[in-house]
Amino acid sequence: ETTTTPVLRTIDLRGRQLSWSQLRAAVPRQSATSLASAEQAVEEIIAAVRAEGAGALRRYAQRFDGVAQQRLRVDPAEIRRAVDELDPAVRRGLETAIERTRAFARAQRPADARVEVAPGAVLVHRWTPLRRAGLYVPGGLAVYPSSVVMNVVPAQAAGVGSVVLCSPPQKEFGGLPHPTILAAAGLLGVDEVWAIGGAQSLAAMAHGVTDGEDVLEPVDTVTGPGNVYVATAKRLLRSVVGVDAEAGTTEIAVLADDTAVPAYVAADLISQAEHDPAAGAVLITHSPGLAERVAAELARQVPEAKHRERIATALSGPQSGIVLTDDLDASIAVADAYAAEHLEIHTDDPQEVAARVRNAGAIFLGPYSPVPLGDYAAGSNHVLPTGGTAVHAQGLSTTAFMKAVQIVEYTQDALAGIGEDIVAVARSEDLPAHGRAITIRTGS
Ligand code: HSO
Ligand code: ZN
Repeated sequence: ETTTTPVLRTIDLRGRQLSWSQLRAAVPRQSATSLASAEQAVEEIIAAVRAEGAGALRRYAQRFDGVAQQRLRVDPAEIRRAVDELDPAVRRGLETAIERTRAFARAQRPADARVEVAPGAVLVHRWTPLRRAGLYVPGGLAVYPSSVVMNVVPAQAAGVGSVVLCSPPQKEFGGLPHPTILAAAGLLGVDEVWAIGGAQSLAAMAHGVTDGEDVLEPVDTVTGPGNVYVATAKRLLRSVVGVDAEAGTTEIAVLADDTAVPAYVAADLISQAEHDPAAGAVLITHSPGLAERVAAELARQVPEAKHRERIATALSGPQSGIVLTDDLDASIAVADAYAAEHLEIHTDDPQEVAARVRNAGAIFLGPYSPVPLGDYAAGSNHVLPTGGTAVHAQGLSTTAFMKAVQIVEYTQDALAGIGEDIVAVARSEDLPAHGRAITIRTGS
């Protein structure tokens, strides 16, 4: 029998001077799930989609989704119908999310840079949107219309002209994707939706597919969360299309001192544990008193939660725990090493602490900025790097759907001014024809 009283383990780092790599090893972490086992299966799927196109996609829909499909592309009339039938309160919620996420995403558009490194020597760094983006939205147990918003909005803010969305066909909805997913797409003006799931949908978007009259044109980048097969497909298709960072099982870290409200901290840890029994929830504090009070709150709140078993499993797993430190500096070092997908800061001066944190997907400051605010409607993106990858990766943003071109224009004088230097280095590389392309113009 499963207990619903969570037991967060305590990792006591007090009095210990740990190096960076020791800290990275000491923080709670899920054991790395091997992608290798999925690789062969996904390779086969990608090859079959390339060779047989729509026929292979129908076969996989039968096998994995239990659905016999007529048309793979969703009739735009179905999208309009889903919008019409959407619960008005949910519609308002999604519209608020779209509005705020769009305002932030637009502000992320990078400015072009132009620099004249010498008289007549001009360089331009020019940003352009990608031509076409493909977005994968998982189906099954998790139905996340909020993720449709989080992926589509930055693509549109970047200026991507063409967006296609794929989501698995659902047996209970006549082989269409979940109606709330369709509705979210409709609210965003996305009218190209295909009922294709899993790795096969990524292969279809990367390579393109034709189904009778319907043509899924290949995309330049794919984004979106998914299971181990989707993650593997992204890895294997990386040479064909751009892919976003791997957003795996969700996690939350809370860095807190004595001033934190234990009931809030507990509620926030529980909120992310609700996603998955493998979700991670970590409290980092130098206050043993606060640690006790949060543990007591968890014991009180978890049994009242709808998904208490899943939550208790997540909180009791090796990926969760309370990390006790000597002082605030040590807590910040732990937070940096953990590199949380979401980091909440509940301290006396959260802004000052946040300024000293390097690694996190997103940081939530103070008592009134809980992670679920960011999950739905803060305006920030909820597709964020997990598993400690926030040391090098970042959350989904507008630039993920853009790229820069470097433009070079020198005058004859500017070229002559640097000709000798180029010729010398070209000679050192034994590439004299490179030097010749300069001297043929500058005469020397
Ligand atoms: N916390 C999840 C996002 C989400 N939460 C969607 C609710 N719906 C990963 O950031
Ligand atoms: Zn969430």
